[in-house]
Amino acid sequence: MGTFKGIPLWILPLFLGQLNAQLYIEEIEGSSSGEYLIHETIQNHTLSFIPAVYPTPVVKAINKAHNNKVCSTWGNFNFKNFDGDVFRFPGTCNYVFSSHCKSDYEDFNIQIQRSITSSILVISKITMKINGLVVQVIENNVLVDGKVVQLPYSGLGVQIEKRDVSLKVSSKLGLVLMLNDDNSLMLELDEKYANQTCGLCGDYNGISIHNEFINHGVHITETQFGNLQKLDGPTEQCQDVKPEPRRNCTRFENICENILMGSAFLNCHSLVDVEQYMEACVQDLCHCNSKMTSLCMCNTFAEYSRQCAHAGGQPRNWRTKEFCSARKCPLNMEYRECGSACPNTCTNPERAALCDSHCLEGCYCPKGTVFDDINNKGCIPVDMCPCITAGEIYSSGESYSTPCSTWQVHA
Ligand SMILES: [Ca+2]
Repeated sequence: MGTFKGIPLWILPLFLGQLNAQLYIEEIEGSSSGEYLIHETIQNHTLSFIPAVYPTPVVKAINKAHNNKVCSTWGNFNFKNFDGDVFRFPGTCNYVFSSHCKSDYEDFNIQIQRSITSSILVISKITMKINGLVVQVIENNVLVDGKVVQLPYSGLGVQIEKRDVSLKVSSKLGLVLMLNDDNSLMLELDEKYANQTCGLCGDYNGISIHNEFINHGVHITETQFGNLQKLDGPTEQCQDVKPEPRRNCTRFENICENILMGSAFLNCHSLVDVEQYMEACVQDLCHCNSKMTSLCMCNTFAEYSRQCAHAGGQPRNWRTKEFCSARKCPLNMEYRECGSACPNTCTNPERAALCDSHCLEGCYCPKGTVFDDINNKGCIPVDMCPCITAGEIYSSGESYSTPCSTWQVHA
């Protein structure tokens, strides 16, 4: 068998099967030649590999990099701690994700639990104790002090809101937690907590590996480190993860490289080291089962994209309809991998120009339009924006009268 863009052809059925098993099986029934079949599948359904591009240009971060304040977990049990170590820990007990542990008073304590339901891996429970308030996220419900709350929620210095693809919990203490709908979790923590944290996110001392995987000169494995962060309930005795040898998965390297080294992330390579994400991508494919399609590959690309944005880069769109399914957006909005965190609206048409936050993935208005946040009916050209006067909404071009004058609305 030959190769397709450097990928041995025998891998492609596995790969395409993960992407779209239905399409692949239909094609295989009417075909007699394996090689022809694979070629046709790619041609007909425009599966796009973004070609690898070398070398990496030097790109200056547009927004201030703060990826060293971010800890995250995604996909098939991958973690990236504050100090930049990327590791895999396949635990399904309750673990301390990050806690404020080297002070008399614990400002925060964030715990995470994953579970596998019908062969699908999900983040099933998050428990946050923030300055005495207990926030839990359990199966799409948000509970505060044990009671389900409606969003947006605000109380005791904590804000909880849902935006497009993520649930955001922020605290005045200097903590932002984002739970994305692809089962990834990201914690951004103020540097005042540096060297004061414990848990899977590490000690935040700015030194990779140290105090996480090398403690007082003693090396511990990723599995040992993960098991140490377990926090059982009063009546619970969850079993430790058993060590497993690292699998040799080099056959997946080309697939991961095609995207991670591709043009979508070209301006990211000098900001975020891609090697560790390559390894996470390869390991995810290696540990993949057929029901975990999106977890197995797409999530590491999504995570690299988020890390790039946090580092001040501007990742380009890499999802397509056929590949890691581009997200569907409401109204006439469109999905963008990297859009302004403060998009323009009718009531605030210059907001993006004043925004100093890094970009976010999500649904945005097409170029030349702004979101009509007065009627909430989607994106319109800014000169079509309605306006509000004395509590009444007037469309562009409409006239209204006051006792002494007549006005015409121009946005
Ligand atoms: Ca460290």
